[in-house]
Amino acid sequence: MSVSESSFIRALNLEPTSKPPIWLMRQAGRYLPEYKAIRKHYKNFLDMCKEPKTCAELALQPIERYGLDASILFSDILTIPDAFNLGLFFSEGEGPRFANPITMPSDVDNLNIFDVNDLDYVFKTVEETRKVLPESLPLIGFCGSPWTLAAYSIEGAGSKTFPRVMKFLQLHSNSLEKLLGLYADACFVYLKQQVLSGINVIQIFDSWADLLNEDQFEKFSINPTKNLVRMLKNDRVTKTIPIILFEKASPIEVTDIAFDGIACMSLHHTDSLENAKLKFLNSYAIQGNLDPNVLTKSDEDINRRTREITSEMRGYPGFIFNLGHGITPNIHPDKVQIMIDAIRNFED
Ligand code: 1CP
Repeated sequence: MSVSESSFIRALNLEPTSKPPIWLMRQAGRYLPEYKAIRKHYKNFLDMCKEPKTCAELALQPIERYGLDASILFSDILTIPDAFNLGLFFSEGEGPRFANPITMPSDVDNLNIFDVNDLDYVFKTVEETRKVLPESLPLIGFCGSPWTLAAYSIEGAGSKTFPRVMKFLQLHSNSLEKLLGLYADACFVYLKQQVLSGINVIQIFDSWADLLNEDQFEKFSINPTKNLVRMLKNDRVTKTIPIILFEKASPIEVTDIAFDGIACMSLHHTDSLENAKLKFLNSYAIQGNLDPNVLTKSDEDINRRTREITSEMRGYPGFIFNLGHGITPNIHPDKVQIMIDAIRNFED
């Protein structure tokens, strides 16, 4: 079998599959003991991201454990702001931080010119991952949406409310738009090089869509993402690669966001599967959307919710089972197996 015959690619092309293909956002990571065993050898997470062979091994871990239907490149969305010299680092037990965040418009004007070769370690990771994956298993490449990258770059770290970004948006909206343009251009070149290195599908993560109101969302999140998708669809190398868009709890209903060039909408667990199913039939694949928190509950609860989703989407050409957001470190790996068994053994 070739990658194009895999159930994941078939679903992205809106072809029927006998069972829904399954993969999980953040499927390689801290909930897996085999991940932690490797992670403990690195003080700074970014140093580990710069070891292509190690990253290939990490991407393979959830495939070997669960036999998932797609693999995702092991890296991070914040490699792009790091390549703009914002100085990404991860201190122990904390999330990402930037040594040189963007604090004023002149910081945007003075950003260095993006050189995609600075991210060569990512492209080497794609090549190494392809070597160790089963030949027909699709490999997903990714980037953050320009807005989500800008949010971290201005805040200087993760946050619940991102107050610095929201203030920057109020005071310096032109400068923010300039930054979003730079990030969209960089994401395009970055994704193109991921494709040339061997990825089969692109996912764009807009993990901070929920910070914005409807007007802001249109202007600062969706428009730059649309520009990025337009560039990808106008390029000879990238135009045939299916694109999945994840909008986390966006202020606009996901059914009103999907646009030309997107193959699949990845639904957050607050999005309505029922609405998406009605609106997207025969035009977009749907990925989602079990609340990751369900995986901390009893086996019966996991079975029930998983079966509800599988049953609701039964017969929808282009359904991919996933979580509504990334899997969290507090989830026991056995609970993931319960969920997978419920999908694969589903019969109604
Ligand atoms: O200390 C550690 O072990 C680091 C934990 C970790 C991991 C495993 C981070 C730091 N990044 C990653 C890998 C990662 N990040 C992958 C590849 C692994 C896989 O998916 O199998 C991917 C696709 C991402 C994407 C990512 N990074 C997103 C988008 C997805 C989402 O969850 O919304 C975001 C927002 C980030 C930023 C980031 N990097 C790391 C952390 C802990 C975070 C989130 C910070 C925050 O809460 O704001």
